[in-house]
Amino acid sequence: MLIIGERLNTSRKGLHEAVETRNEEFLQEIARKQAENGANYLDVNCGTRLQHEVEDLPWLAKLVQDTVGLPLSIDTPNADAAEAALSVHKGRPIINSISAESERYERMLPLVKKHNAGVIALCMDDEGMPETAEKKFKVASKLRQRLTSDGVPEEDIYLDPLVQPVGSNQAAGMAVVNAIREIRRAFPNTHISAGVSNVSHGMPARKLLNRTFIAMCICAGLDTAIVDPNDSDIMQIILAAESLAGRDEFCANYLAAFRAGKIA
Ligand code: THG
Repeated sequence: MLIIGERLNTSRKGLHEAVETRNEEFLQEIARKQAENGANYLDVNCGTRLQHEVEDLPWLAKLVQDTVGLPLSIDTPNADAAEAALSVHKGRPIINSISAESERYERMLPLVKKHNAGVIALCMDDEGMPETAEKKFKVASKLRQRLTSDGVPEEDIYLDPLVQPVGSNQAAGMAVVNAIREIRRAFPNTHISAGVSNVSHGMPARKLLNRTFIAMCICAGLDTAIVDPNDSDIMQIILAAESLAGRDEFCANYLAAFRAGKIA
């Protein structure tokens, strides 16, 4: 599983202020911990910094990459902010995200090509955010088709079925699980990514829901996740679920983690 660390997001407590006041040490510590705990990419999102995102996102991207060597998931719908962050990025980023909304697609595609980047493709279009598995699958297929015909290699595409809070729609969890299953069946070689923690917004004991949900998603074919890598339980559940789903040959990763003392 490709792990994208979610913690550098100004919607989280204290982060908006830390970016505003350029509190480097605080943010560097968040980057270091996630890297230490096994993140492969770090998501950077300054979405709450409305008027400042174009300056803040490249500042944060550079700070993080100067601190840990990891590549970033540049998380913004704002193409100007994405472009500014990409211009300071080292290595191969993931652009988070493109969608089937006409304007967003047209603005983000040239950035994906220019930077030879991976790209998360959100299952939404000019009609809005589909709620059912069938509609999510339709938008995913359309996005994959468009991206590949525009020259983006399949292995650089991360289809995201868009996780919504189960607290406001009882059907939201299974809509994503079923969408993942259909996408995986139709496109065995395309990545599927999800912002797992969205599922628990507004609920108590969020980590319990996030942990359970990721196992369900892995069972259906998820191979990339935006999660909190500092939650050692979720990291262990990912290893267990991948072994149980037959996606860890000889359970090698599970056994290696156990030997390394990472499974308690
Ligand atoms: N898809 C894509 N990108 C995304 C999302 C997605 N980026 C943003 C978001 N969704 C994923 N990132 C987060 C980050 C933090 C939280 C949820 C999703 C979050 N954090 C809580 C907090 O900070 O208060 C609690 C975390 C905790 O319990 O420890 O809710 O879907 N492509």
